[in-house]
Amino acid sequence: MEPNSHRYEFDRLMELYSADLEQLRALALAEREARYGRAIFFNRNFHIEPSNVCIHRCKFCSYRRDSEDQPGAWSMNLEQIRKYCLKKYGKGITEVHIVGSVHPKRDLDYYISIISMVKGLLPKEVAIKAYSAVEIDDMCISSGLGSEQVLTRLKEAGLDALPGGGAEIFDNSVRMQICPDKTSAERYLEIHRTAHGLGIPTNCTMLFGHIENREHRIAHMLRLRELQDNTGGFNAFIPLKYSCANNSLSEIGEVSQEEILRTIAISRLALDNIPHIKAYWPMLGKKTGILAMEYGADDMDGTIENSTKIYSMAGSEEQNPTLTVEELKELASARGFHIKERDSFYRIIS
Ligand code: V47
Repeated sequence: MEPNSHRYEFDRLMELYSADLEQLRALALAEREARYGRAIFFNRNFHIEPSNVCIHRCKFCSYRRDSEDQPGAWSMNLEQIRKYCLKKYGKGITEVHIVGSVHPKRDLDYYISIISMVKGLLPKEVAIKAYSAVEIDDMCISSGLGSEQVLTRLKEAGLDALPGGGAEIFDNSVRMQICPDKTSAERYLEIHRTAHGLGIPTNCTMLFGHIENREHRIAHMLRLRELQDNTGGFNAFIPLKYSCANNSLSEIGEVSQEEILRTIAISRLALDNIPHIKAYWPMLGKKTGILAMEYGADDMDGTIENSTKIYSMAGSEEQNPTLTVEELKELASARGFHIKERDSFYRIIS
């Protein structure tokens, strides 16, 4: 990876955030092209969301339910997960992304058994990217073990990587308003640091476009950059735009496409040490996802196979998210890009 030609600090990033859009686009695109030219990375993947019953009450979440008997709640047992996995698995899939909720009654052994079962069921080369730092934190609390022990046990069962969920916004005053009872920013970063120390690569995220401001976003990115300077374990940063349907912040509405593109561009400039900026298309929509490639992003995530509900329940335009390789190729070539299939570790699949 070619590093940015120089490191941007807070004040300069704030200036650039409101710079002329064309100037900002050109800067971020130059950084992206220096690394990857006109390539767009993607993988073939599907998600398993074992449950949406959750003890946390994050105000932005449209997906969670209080208990099993509420309308729209689900919880899968191991056998149901096995059947679901066989239904979604198809030739060429290289990653299973498992993330759900902090269920009040599930324990570490249950989460380990999911990993072992999926690992045994699918070809060995299929990577398992599973459990956000918030879920890992809950496993630590319920088992009484530290994060190093929990992650080691999950790794032994077949865990290959952690997804980036749960970061939201690190600023404590914002966090206290949108997700007061959730894993703290410090704990999120500590769990990722521990994972990196164990050789488990991770992604990181930021939920933007709700009550936070641009200062909070840049401060958030700079904390991730600081950790990455120490560990080098993040593969990708995923700026997640808040989607407003069916949750208790709905009256806020959603940020404009321009603000999304500016945020993606700033993340490419700020995070000089994180290799990939992911434009997660189930949340952005396919067209904005491709457009984001002109603003510094280089990765679209995957084919998904209609297997995630987090964003459709929050009102995303992608109600049954599936992206075929042919469709991605067409969208990319219409803008002068070409696609490159990768695995979970960004090794190219020819
Ligand atoms: O942490 C929840 C977000 C995240 C809403 O690592 C919402 O490859 C917008 O982290 N509007 C979970 N966002 C998803 C996630 C993720 C997704 C794709 C790829 C990867 C990866 C990670 O979803 C949560 C939260 O920030 N979220 N509700 C909402 N209404």
